[in-house]
Amino acid sequence: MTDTMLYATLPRLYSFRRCPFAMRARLALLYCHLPVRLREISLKHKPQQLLTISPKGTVPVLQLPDDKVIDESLDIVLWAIANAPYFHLSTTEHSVLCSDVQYWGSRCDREFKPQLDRYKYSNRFITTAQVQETQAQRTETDIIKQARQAGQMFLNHLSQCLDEINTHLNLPQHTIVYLGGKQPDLRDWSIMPFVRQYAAVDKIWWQTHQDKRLQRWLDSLLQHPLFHRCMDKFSQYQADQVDPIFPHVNLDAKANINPISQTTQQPASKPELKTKSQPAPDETMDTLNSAHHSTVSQTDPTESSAHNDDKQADTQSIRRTP
Ligand SMILES: N[C@@H](CCC(=O)N[C@@H](CS)C(=O)NCC(=O)O)C(=O)O
Repeated sequence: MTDTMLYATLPRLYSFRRCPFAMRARLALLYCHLPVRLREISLKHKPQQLLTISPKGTVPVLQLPDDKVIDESLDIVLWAIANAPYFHLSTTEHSVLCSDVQYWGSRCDREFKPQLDRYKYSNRFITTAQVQETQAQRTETDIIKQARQAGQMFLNHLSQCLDEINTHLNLPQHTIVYLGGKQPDLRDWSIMPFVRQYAAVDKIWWQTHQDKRLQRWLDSLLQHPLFHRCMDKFSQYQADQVDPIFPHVNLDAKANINPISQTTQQPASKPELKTKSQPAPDETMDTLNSAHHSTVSQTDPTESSAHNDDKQADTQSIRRTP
């Protein structure tokens, strides 16, 4: 297969950098080592190509080479798990991971996101109300508290689960644990962009009142190279543009130009990686890079390189009922 043909086999992702649903999709694609051709869109001026394939006009939307369209972020995560080339899960691991991702993702979207929006909105409102009358200020403060409290139910549940996982793994109390065990995986990444937004509404409140375990969980994900990579900037899609590859490719680097392997290197000790009859990650990405390089000039934002494994060893599912 020629380089250009290989480039053409990549799915296309319509995305918006700051949208938490789109972040969820990009994180899943990164985590699963699945490069895509990216179209960064403006929500105010959606390209006709997007509306044609998905008239509801939300992002993210993944268009597969056979023109199949996936326009729900959780479905994109599940597609990524099913198509991840470098980790092969057992049937049980696969079904536990998928059902956990669905459980956390749908609870997040159904219960947490509406409260998050209320919380964000009321916070914006009080900035205006504060300069007006005291009564309005008091009322809006109550709205903020209520919205924050309502969102907190989901977060309390998350925090309790992390606590139980900590106990289950028999780790020291202050160890950072994740929904799948000792390393972050798609269970965490599927909800993290939303928790991040909640924390950012009132950082002081978050730091002073939020459960410390949850704070540590979020901090570690925010500092994680996978997240940094997910937030790489791409210029807005133009109709005459050749779609850049996500994740960004450092075309200047002489060695190890695989952006995905730079982000999600796997330690040799992990048994889950199966390389049998798979092309090496660097090989695939090098070919794609050169295919893309032949048509597009692009700079790399220079992200950090290796980090710990994202894959999970522990497939226990702990979903404590609230
Ligand atoms: N259920 C959808 C929700 C996606 C969604 O609502 N995305 C927002 C951006 S964060 C959007 O595209 N809104 C359309 C608009 O603002 O016009 C999913 O999970 O993909």
